[in-house]
Amino acid sequence: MIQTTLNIEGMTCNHCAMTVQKALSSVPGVQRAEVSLPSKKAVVTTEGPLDLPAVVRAVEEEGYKASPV
Ligand SMILES: [Cu+2]
Repeated sequence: MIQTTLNIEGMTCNHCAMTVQKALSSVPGVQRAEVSLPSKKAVVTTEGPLDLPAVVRAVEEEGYKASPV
């Protein structure tokens, strides 16, 4: 299991956090995603290496920005 922390930009409320959480969870290989609105970060758990471009794309499609910490 690998845990990757990401900075998430653009979240303003719990709904945003939930949208980002769903987007992260939908990426193949992602087993778990936890989003923190106050710290503007997400922790993504994967079994293998994280497909970062896919994660960034999924978050972007929802109107937010993800980047490695
Ligand atoms: Cu919101």
